[in-house]
Amino acid sequence: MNPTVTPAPGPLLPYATFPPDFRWGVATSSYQIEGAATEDGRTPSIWDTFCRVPGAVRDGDHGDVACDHYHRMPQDVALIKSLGVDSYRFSVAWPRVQPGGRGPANPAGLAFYDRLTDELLAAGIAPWVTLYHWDLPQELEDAGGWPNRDTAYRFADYAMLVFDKLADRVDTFTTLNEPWCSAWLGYQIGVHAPGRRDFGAAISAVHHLLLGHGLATQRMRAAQTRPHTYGITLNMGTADPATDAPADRDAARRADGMGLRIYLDPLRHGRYPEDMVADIAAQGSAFPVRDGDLEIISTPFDVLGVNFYFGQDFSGTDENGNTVDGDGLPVVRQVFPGTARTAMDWPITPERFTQLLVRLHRDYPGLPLVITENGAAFDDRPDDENFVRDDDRTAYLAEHIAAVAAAREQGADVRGYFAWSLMDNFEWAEGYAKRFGIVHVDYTTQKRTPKQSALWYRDAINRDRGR
Ligand code: IFM
Repeated sequence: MNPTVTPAPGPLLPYATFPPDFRWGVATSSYQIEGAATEDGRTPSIWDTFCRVPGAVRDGDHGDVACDHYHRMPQDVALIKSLGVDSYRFSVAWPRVQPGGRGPANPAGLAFYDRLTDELLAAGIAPWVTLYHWDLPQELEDAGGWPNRDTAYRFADYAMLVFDKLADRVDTFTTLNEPWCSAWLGYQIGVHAPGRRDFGAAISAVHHLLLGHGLATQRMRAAQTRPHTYGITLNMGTADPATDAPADRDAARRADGMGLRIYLDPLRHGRYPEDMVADIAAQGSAFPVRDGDLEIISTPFDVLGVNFYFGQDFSGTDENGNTVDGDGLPVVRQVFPGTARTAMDWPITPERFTQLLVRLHRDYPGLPLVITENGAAFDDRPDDENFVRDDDRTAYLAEHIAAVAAAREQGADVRGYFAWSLMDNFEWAEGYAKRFGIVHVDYTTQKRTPKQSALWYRDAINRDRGR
């Protein structure tokens, strides 16, 4: 890797505020990087199917090859090591490990994660396993998907196949990545797999995702022969009222309820928030709670993974001044603060990151936090040698790490930070058009080239570690 780093713009890391055991890492997920979609017994996931729906994914892109990580894993681990991080967060592909989502493990599929774990440990990098990052076996979707209660039990069975294989060497298991995306984007908005548009199905999916998390956590903990760290990762932003008007304050309450509280309240307090239960009832739906479910969902866990990209404000009035939409429901309109944007058109709001972390510490105390994703897509312009001088991404990382430090100073118990993402990859409905990597990937040659942000991150970590 290029040893010379051009000093990056933006604030420097406030080194003094991170303790020696603070984790520094990079993150990826299976479908976004692995490729090898039909190899060694892997069966289709909902994303393989969704990618074939005309118009569902930009440019008709799919994950058949992606970053070809399945075949390049040892080189990718060497790349991770060269970045100076101490941890790597990856996800396991359910249809690779348990084709069809039921029955015994597929030894060839499990063997890949076994080799990856060994390769990481040999490189001195701690593996952090996410069990579900959206690649539901298609057969389970055909049986009803996450709105079907049985999927929660299928997930717990699958989790145990992974746990039994890796728990002797892996310390940290995250059950779900961003259940909001699975439920809301997948079953209500339909812009993610499986592409359904059904509010009631989305609400059922929320409940069964949380139930699956609780069941899996209970079973892993019961089976452990040494202590592990169990967690769940949520994507969260901030939801402030655009103005002090009652309609805006109510829109912010609803957005916060649907985005954050309907997950964290049952997970931590063992109940769904009353205001959201009432709002959802007004839309003719309800969480399909059975006796004992909330005890399972609120099973204690050890770490909350926080994925943060941006914060937002909400207005209860649409552009035409209406306070109800075409379905007669209250308007909840996003308003992006400031003017700086990433290539996703997401606002750049590091101060909201601090605000979120301090709020989590206040409202859900006693829960250690790790930033399991943070990063940005920008329109990279590689030079002739594929080097990307991404001042914008470098500044984004620096400002957001500084925001974590500020939150820690205000009491938030943040114990680690994973940059999203190790390398450019399949950005879901955006295909390969949006690049979040700190390492550039040439998809024609599969050549990986660290961007300036990767070199900056490496040097920042080294300085933080006193190296
Ligand atoms: O690429 C995704 C990731 O899979 C989940 N969190 C958000 C990232 C950027 O959109």
